[in-house]
Amino acid sequence: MRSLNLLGRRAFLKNLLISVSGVLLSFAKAPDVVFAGFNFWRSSEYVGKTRDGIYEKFYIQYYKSFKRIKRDSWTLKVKGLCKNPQELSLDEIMAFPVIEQVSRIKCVECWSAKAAWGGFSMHELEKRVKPLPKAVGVLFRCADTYVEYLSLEDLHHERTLLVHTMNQNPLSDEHGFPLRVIVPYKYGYKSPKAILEIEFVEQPGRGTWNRIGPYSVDGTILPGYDHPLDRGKKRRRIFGGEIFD
Ligand SMILES: Nc1nc2c(c(=O)[nH]1)N[C@H]1C(S)=C(S)[C@@H](COP(=O)(O)O)O[C@H]1N2
Ligand SMILES: [Mo]
Repeated sequence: MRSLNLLGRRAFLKNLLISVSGVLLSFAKAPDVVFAGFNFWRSSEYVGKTRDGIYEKFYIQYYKSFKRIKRDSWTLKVKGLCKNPQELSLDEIMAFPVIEQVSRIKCVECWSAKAAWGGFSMHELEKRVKPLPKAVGVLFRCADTYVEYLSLEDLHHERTLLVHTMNQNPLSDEHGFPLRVIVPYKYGYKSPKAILEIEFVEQPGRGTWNRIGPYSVDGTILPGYDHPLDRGKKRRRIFGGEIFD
């Protein structure tokens, strides 16, 4: 009798636990959780929200989790102030002449990391869509609803690239598959990842990170300090603009 009761109580507690966790999980469709040393996301269909070092040598910044982008259904939507708005497939943008560049991403939160990037120039895209003279810049909209603005002047800078390749491989989901921007003389927040849409606009705009934190709209790297992950985070002085080594 006693042991039966005990069993009954155990079963009851177990069921209670299962249903409570079920309710909690259903609230948290894409829970923003990364346990130290364990990436909850790696095997899931979501890319996780992270702000720090699950990858020691190159931190990942996503301000929100989002559903992984599928290669075949992804298109780059280019719209706004242009004569020939269109949607481009990944194969189409991969066919643009490739420019390679080694450059460093410097996050405004101190760390930096270097990679060999492969991508194309904004001019290639403009040849296709033909921006109108009144367009001054573009808004990038990303899979995690991140938004960033870059002026055409910055997009035409010789170090600015639209990037699909990192260290000779397609971008990982974490680093912005299938397309991101690299602007090495600005803080990392001016380099939107996992881009879905590009809109030509006639007014300068603001980005997500500039709304979240006390960071400039312009995002140019200021004189100060850097903690390069590839050099054991050893502090060094920087003098503003791109960090070339
Ligand atoms: N879509 C998207 N792009 C983003 C971000 C983001 O949260 N979402 N974070 C930015 C910030 S703050 C930095 S420092 C860089 C970091 O690039 P990484 O994650 O490839 O290291 O991505 C930028 N691009
Ligand atoms: Mo950042």
